[in-house]
Amino acid sequence: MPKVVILGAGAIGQLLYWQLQPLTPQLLGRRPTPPRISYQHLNGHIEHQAPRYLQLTQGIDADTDLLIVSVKAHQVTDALLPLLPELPSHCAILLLHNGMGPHLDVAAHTGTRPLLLGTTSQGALRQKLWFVRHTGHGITHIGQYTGVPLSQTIRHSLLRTLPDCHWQQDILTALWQKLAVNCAINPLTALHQCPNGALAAAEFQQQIIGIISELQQVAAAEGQHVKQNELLARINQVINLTANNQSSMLQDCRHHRQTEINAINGYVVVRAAAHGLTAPLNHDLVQRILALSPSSEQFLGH
Ligand code: KPL
Repeated sequence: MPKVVILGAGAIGQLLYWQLQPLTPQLLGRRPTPPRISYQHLNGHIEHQAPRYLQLTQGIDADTDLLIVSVKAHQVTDALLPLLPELPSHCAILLLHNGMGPHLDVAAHTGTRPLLLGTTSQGALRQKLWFVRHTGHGITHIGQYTGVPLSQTIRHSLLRTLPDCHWQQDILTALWQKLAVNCAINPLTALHQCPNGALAAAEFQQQIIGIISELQQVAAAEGQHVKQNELLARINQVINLTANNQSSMLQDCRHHRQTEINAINGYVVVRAAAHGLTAPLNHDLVQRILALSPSSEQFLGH
């Protein structure tokens, strides 16, 4: 059985910890060890546990086979790079966050170890610091980005243990598709202070088409050919399936937390510039979200 450590005890980190129980994972975080953590299943049932928890200052176990990094995109490099010298050389790393970007920095430091990327549409909400509620079914896609091929044991353990989890040969395509969903839904719901379902109104459709047509050109320049009508259909499907949800960006803005705008629309703008293109609608959304965000947050593309 592979030894799995989850770095980051936010809503998704805690959800994965509970779902991966058959593998007896460990949580790794900054906070002191909590005496008890709790989890509410989709059916309402609540479980409690004294967690297997490691504080970052205690270092990481030398027999770790897989490190799942589930901190926010803007925290990935600062949280992960200092740990790399401590990780055994065979240990695989899985980045699982909204948005894109950190994989480019991280891959420059991970050498031959398997670097996996993933995306999940499972819903999780932290009721309290150490109480997470599973709020919705969702699909998880995982695939390999760089390094020597991942061991079959780790791959099968993940696919068997996580609900609706699939291996993706070309994980970047799945990430661009998810990025399109986030580029449309997150900033628009945050700016209009509305639940996801409000974006089904006709007035938003042209704006959404504009956002994804810029994204599609940038993705094509990166060798990813995603179809605009498929992206639009997927976005509208998520709008309907999550109609009552508040997007993560709306919640971040409401709580005056740093948003993930740099890793979402900001990533499109930065990659557009790398290919001599522009993405003015996405750029405008970045600027408008930053105007609502804590003053320390800046556009990383300048
Ligand atoms: O991932 C999401 C988010 O809120 O960050 C979506 C898919 C938009 C669901 O709310």
